[in-house]
Amino acid sequence: MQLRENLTTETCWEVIETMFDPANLSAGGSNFLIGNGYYGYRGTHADWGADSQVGFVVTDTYDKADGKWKELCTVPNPLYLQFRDATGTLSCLTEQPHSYRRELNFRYSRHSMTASWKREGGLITVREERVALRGQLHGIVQRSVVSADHECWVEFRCEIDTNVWSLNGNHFAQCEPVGATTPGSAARVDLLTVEMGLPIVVGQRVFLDGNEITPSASEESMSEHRKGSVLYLHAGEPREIVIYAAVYSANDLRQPPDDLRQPGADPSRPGPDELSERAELHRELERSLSEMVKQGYGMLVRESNKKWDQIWDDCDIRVSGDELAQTLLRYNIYHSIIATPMHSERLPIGARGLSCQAYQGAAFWDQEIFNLPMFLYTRPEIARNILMYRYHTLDGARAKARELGYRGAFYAWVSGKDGHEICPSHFFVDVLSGRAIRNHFNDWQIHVSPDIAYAVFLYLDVTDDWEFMFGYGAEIVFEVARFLQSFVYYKPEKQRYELIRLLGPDEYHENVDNNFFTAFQTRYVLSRAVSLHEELRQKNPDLALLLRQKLEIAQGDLEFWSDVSERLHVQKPSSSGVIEQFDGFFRLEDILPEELTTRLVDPSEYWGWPNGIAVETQVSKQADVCQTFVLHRNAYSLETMRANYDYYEPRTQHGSSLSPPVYAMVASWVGRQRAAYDYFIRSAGVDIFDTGKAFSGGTFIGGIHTAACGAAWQVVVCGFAGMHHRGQMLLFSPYLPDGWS
Ligand code: IFM
Repeated sequence: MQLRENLTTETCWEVIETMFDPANLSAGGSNFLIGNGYYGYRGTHADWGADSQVGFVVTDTYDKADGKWKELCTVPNPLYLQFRDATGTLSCLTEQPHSYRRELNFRYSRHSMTASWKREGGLITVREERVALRGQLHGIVQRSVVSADHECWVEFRCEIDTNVWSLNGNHFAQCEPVGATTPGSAARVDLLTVEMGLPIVVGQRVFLDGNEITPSASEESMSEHRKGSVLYLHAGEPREIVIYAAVYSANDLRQPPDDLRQPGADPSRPGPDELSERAELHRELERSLSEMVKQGYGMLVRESNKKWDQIWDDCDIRVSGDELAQTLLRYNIYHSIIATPMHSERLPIGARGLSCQAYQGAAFWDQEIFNLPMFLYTRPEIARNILMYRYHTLDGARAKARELGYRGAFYAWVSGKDGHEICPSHFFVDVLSGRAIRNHFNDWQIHVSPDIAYAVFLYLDVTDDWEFMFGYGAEIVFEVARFLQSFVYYKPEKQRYELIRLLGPDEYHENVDNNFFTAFQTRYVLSRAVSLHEELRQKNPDLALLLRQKLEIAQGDLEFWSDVSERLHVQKPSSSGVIEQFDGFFRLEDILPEELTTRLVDPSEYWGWPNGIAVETQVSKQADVCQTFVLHRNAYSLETMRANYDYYEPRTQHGSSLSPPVYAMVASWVGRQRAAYDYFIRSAGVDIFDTGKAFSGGTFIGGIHTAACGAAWQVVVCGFAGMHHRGQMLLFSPYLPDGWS
């Protein structure tokens, strides 16, 4: 089935490209990504380099190289392999191939590419296949087969390519290639990151036709760690090169800090000894490569596939009657899964997953609101992991609150390993003047805190996991409540509480008051925090008391939360049912995005604060009022939801990929079936159809839109299938698109 020009599927488990298009290099690199939650390896050809955005992005390697952006590292590429003959390099980059086919199999995270080039004597064909192993988190394998229909020779060059594509500076203060020392040992590159001094090691072992190649065995040793050789090809007799590769960072070996709940625990452990850590890294690398080699390519892939089969048993959704939807849906579920560090409860899901360094490899509210629900209903232990990450990062959130003069937990807008705010104060650039823009995502976008508490309640409602609540969840909720308590303003003349100077989901409008979404979330969390306290008390009075003492929750706090939840200003529907997005929104210029676009001086201008074209208008970047309905499905009548959908939908620019799935869901509930389907395809196709922006206000924001990936599942299950829950009962009121069964 044709998905778009130059992209088809045969079984709805893969996407296939049949023409090499150099213009698709960047988006293709993301779209054809493979990974396993520990790393992401971009969909590039084995002979490409940093200029072609090769990226081997490794989780838990946050580092700041340029003094401004902390981000995950892309590490040297251990799968680099180039073939050349007398005519030149057998590379799509330098010569259009005679035939070409590339495929991402997203059932099994397998990237394959076959290309052939015409030579005087006939064709030379290279087929490469690369698999991100599910069973071996650190391991990745690649099998390349070169063949010809005539007698000829090719030379190959295989190395760990240390020239890496990095968005914000070089992360390696040390980058030292070390050749294989003994037969059967790995060639490797030792790295040390610039800011954190984190040791990382990347290694490979290479086999030609089943025999290991060591530097001494190669005919042409390009450097100690490189291997080059000449292959004689007989017609119809393929030659095979298999690379087993692995990557480790010292963070994989370090013990997590002591659980802060244990009295007397010392969170400041002595710093690890770098030399012994390095030695241990080398041992781990050798051990895992030996294991991989012992199992062999076929077995490794089979084992990995089995793991994927189990995942799909839980997460797959079968749609009959619509191959486009089926393919997009699985493709998005796949990307959502490989973005998620399922192996850990201490790592976030990046807004671009592990597809590149954009958005710093860090978590936003996307994680709880867009990615968590699929896991909650399919693999609740992963949803728990996600929330545990927020528990482990409470101290970062507490520090942020303190620094900004609040109490409790003000979660980071951009959250890396430890939860400290890593969102730079200047995120975008005014492309007209070249001046940096002071965005306030980091200090005014407070809704991330109640969103996380909301997710804790969602998790509780669905799982009834009180053990989690007593141990972790309640602490998150109470600390968020305390933050909200310190954020609200009491306006005596109005006898109500207000939320002043913030940013709602619609990021174009900064410095607004009483954003409806944020207020609704605040009220919800505070009122549930009060009842949670009571429920805990009833379930286990002793534990509840201990928790209360530990968090120093006074009776006055509970009364305050209760008072705020009753008297917080939350915009009400007007007579037409429309809810004002924030104070004064309706007084802004009423213009539609299409017309507004004509005011752009430069197409890459940032539309938002402080003086972008949308700021003084009612054009929103993304769903805001309608976002509230998705989280609180039963809070308003269908008529109110419809009135707001009809008002805000035309005024929304969808400058964020988080927007179309929200409108898809609301559209399906309010009877706008056609629009619901179109928004679904738009959302689930944002990457494959390459409709997302690679740059905004001068900042690279390309890569896989991980929130939209998680949301695809929600649109189908919660939108089209109309699933919602009341307590632990699941209810369905389907609004299926035409032709679906
Ligand atoms: O969290 C989002 C935000 O809502 C819109 N800008 C991009 C962020 C990361 O996806």
